[in-house]
Amino acid sequence: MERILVIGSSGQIGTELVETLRTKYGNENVIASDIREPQVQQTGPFETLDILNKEQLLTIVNKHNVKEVYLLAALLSATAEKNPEFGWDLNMNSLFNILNLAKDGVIDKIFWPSSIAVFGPTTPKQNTPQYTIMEPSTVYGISKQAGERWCEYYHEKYGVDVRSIRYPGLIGYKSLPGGGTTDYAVDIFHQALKSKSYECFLSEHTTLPMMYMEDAINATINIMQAKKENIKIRSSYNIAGMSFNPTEITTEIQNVIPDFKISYNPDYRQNIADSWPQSINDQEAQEHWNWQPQYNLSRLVNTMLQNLEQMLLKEN
Ligand code: NAD
Ligand code: AKB
Repeated sequence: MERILVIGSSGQIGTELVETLRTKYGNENVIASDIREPQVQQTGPFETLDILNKEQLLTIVNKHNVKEVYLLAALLSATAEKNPEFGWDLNMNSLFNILNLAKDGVIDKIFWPSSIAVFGPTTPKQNTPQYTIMEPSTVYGISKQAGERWCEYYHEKYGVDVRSIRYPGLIGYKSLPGGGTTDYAVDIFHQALKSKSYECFLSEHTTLPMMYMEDAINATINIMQAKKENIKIRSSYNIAGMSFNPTEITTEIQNVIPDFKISYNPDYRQNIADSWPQSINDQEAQEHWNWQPQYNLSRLVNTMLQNLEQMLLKEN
């Protein structure tokens, strides 16, 4: 039986992706792996793996007959700014280790996420097209842009079947974010329910592209299931869900929790956010593999609050 390996499975996306992949393909056929322990109880195999350790990686791949890899291990934008050299090392060498396994014929298919961070201050901010100026100003963005180039290169030169999406900021209730600039849009829900107040590290009018996690997981599985010939872009696809700023999400939360209050104390993450687009044009993803999001801001806010409230009730 050919199996799937998710690397970085204990993180924000991995936690939800593994759950969905296991429902789809069977618990035993999806191997979760991470350098740290899983955040939730596992229903299938888990391996401790440092993606920078090539021998350990090959042993796990051979042990489980892995043919498909979802590579999620990375340092995100805010964390990578604090440790640029390691951010570059992890984000690039993790990708090379996986691309080379496919080049050598050990695995057949790769998913590797890029980000809206590939864009920079000189990129058009509204309705940012698939093909445009890309001059990222963060280590994270530079690593994602370089990663996109390498994915396309490995596809063109060696026929590697690598597929990628430029995720916007992702918001879900099942896992916590891991050091990004868009993390406020998850934290705000936790604080709204716990203390009815939130101090935001971005300023009130900072509009960013965002997406509900279920949409992101569906996009990920859809692009991986699409016919090879439909994947016409081998760098990475723009995908869009919604765009909002802290004031707009606060207004939606106040529809449910009227006495919720927000205050603003922007920090170094403001500069990062200011360098990114405000909205994304995802025409190519819609046309090539039928991408369509299901969640707008009000559906996202209601879903987040309902589910987090239930989780808090269970905890108490
Ligand atoms: P995360 O930080 O929540 O999770 C990353 C996981 O990788 C962590 O569990 C961490 O322990 C693991 N990891 C770190 N170093 C490792 C190593 N050496 N070996 C094995 N595992 C290691 O990140 P996430 O939000 O789940 O993001 C996953 C991917 O998606 C990243 O490539 C990120 O750039 C991309 N992405 C995420 C978002 C988002 O909003 N979450 C948006 C755009 C792109
Ligand atoms: C981050 O803020 O670093 C991520 C991303 C948009 O890539 N959420």
